[in-house]
Amino acid sequence: MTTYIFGHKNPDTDSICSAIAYADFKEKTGEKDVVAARIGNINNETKFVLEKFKIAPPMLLKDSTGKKMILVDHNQEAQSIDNRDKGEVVEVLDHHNINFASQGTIPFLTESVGATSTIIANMYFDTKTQLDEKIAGILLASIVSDTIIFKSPTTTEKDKITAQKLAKLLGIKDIESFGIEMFKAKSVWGKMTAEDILEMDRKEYDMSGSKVSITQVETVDYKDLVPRKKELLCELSRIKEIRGLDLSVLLITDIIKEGCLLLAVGDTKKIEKAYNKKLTNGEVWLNGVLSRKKQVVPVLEEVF
Ligand SMILES: [Mn+2]
Repeated sequence: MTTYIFGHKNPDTDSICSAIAYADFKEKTGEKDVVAARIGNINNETKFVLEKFKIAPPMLLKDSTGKKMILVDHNQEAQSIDNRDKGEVVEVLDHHNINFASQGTIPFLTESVGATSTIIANMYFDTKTQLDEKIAGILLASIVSDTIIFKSPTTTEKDKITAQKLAKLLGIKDIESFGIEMFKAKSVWGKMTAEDILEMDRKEYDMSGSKVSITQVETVDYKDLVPRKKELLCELSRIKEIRGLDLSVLLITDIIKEGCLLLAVGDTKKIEKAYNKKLTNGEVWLNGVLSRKKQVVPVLEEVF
């Protein structure tokens, strides 16, 4: 029976590439019938990464009924495949907050590192499993993406050391410019609708009974998106209505200026309280805020 490995909804590079790499690792270490999958569309950054390292995108898994599943890069139900309980989760490998219930005992590995790919790369290193250049490439790309070129406060020493090892293996001397090239590939807004932008990396959270949606997009210059602010606010309102949210947020992260422009619709008083700053026309600049997981989600949970 096939086991499907997949990351979260609205997958980012780490979600897609850790599924591919973990399937490869499982196969190389003797497990059979393990397939990398995804439960959403591939974003421009990931497309760029897969093309660069000549790897085909994983299959789209639409239904979990009767399936054996390994979750990577997420564990919460809200971020997972629809009707997850119709299948069987047999393993979890993640680096996010744990919010998971299981029927039986399963291997559940989480580590406080910047990317799931860091954990997987070290599995290859620790077990001396053959690591092909392609896989090393997508693992490096995922670490650089998730840690925002090591600028995010989620970055650990282990992420940096792992990335350096991978870069050495690939003959990449300058990880920073490799990263900027990748983020540039991601920030081609011209071809994207406001809906595309909002759905690129959107996550929903239950905060003490309130429903909050937070999208994060990384840019090399947040000003590129400022002319589209009105359109983005409209889309935030639309998502708020259709998803029945209390608060709908977009974080436009600027990886060069190292901060984010936050746009929000709904109970914005919570944001003002959390950061002790006023929103003007639905926006506020937050200096030094780069991580949704560390600098936005817990801060908002606190005020909710
Ligand atoms: Mn991740």
